[in-house]
Amino acid sequence: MNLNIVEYPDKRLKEISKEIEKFDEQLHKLLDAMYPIMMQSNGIGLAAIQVAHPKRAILLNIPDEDDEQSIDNLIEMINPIIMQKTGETIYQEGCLSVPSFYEDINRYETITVNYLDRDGNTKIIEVDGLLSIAIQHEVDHLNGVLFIDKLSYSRRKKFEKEYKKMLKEKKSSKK
Ligand code: QAP
Ligand code: CO
Repeated sequence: MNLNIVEYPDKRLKEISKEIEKFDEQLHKLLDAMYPIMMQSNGIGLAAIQVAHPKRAILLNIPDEDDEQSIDNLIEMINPIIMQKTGETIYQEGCLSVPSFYEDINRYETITVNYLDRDGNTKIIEVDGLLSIAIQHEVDHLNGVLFIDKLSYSRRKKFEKEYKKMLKEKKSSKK
C-alpha cells in the first residue's frame, strides 16, 4: 500500500471518517502501512484520514523517558470514543498535515477512551499527559477538525498568512 500525507488546505482533511466494521486483512494492511509513514515523518500520532483513508483508525506512538519511540509502545485505536474528560492542559501542538507550524492548544487533562484494537477487542483506558493530548488531537481528525481550527480569530489569520508564505517558498524551491 502506497500512502502519502495529505496536507492542509486539502479539503479531504474536513471529511468525517467512517466507522470500521470489518477487522480483516484490509484493515491490518492499512494500519501496517500507516506506521512507517508516521515514523518517517517524525510523528507521534496519525489518523487514517491523513493518508487519504476516511476511516476511524488512529495510531499513537508516544516517546518514552529517554525520548525514544518504540514499536512496543504503539497503540492502534479503531472507532475511539472519548467517554469522560476532566481538567485542563495546554500544549504546543503540531500536525503532520500542517507542517512546520506549532501553537498552544487547550485540551482536557485526563480522558477515558473506549476503542477497539485491530482484532475488534474492546479496550477502555484512562490516560493523561501527552498520550491524552495526542488522542484528543487524533479523534478531532476523525471528525474533520484540525488543531488550527481551535485558534482564536487573530491567531488563525496569522497562521494563514505564514502558511501561505511557506507554501509559496516551497513551490518556488521546487521549480
Ligand atoms: C499530534 O502530531 C499531536 O510540523 C501528532 O514538521 C500533536 O506527530 C499529538 C510533526 C501534539 C500530541 C501533541 C509536525 C512532524 C509531527 C511537523 C505529530 C513537522 C514534523 C506532528
Ligand atoms: Co494532526
